[in-house]
Amino acid sequence: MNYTTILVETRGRAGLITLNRPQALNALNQVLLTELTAALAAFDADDSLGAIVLTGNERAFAAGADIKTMAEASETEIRQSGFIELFDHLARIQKPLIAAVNGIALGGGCELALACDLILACETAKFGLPEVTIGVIPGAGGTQRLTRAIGKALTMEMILNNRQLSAAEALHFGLVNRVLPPERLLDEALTLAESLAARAPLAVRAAKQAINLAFEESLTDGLHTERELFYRLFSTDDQKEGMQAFLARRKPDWKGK
Ligand code: CO8
Repeated sequence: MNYTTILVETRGRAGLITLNRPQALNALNQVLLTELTAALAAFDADDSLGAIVLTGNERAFAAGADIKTMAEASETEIRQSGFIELFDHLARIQKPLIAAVNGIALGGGCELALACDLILACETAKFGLPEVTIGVIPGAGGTQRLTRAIGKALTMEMILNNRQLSAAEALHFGLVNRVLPPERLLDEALTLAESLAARAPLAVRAAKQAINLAFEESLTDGLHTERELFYRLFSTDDQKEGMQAFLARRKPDWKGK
């Protein structure tokens, strides 16, 4: 597929997607989100890859949904556009998704990072949900995922009053995993992806699924699902290989089966 708004490549066992509308600070429009979901699905289906890195350009990870294309939309038009529903595809990606956030992550851009599993931030990164300053609210998970990530008090301040977080603050409040200087951000994200790709793939997938369920299910249901996923891994070749390799003091050879 020929993409016009993203760059897609593989680096070792990592799939790398770069949002590429720098002139609009990577504002998310229908084309970009459609291309992004297609590229993510293709990487997810590629057994040679173990993790996916999503990044932006120097100034912006993404400055939010494209205001120019939304400004005149009616309620019916925005409902029927299927725009926000494209975000639902992200939740279906089974491989670990790493956001490497360089610069601005605002509105839908912040929500995009929040929909990833791990977030590495450049020292200059800035996280915010400024939607109320243009008459709307976050519509792609911001009110829900941010609250779960950093709690109610700070989320209220960020969404109701456009408080934006620096990278250091985002690390302090547990929104991101690491903060890095600009020249190390992508390398570190790719190294992390490579490290994840070296783990038992079915186990990584099951672990990601179980952790994400902690946001959806009651503790009782979540514990049940976790146990079920644990049991199921005992019917995989990789569980036998992993434990035999441990006992034989050798490196496991994962088959993803
Ligand atoms: N949409 C469209 N174009 C944008 C956006 C955007 N969100 N952000 C920046 N741009 C464009 C500007 O219009 C400008 O283009 P042009 O030169 O053609 O006018 C170019 O990018 C550069 O931007 P600025 O000149 O404004 O650069 P500054 O350095 O002066 O300012 C800011 C940078 C502070 C980031 C500023 O651009 C800004 O405030 N942008 C808007 C941020 C925002 O409000 N984001 C939230 C949008 S609403 C949203 O995300 C709702 C999500 C709901 C669901 C999402 C599903 C995907």
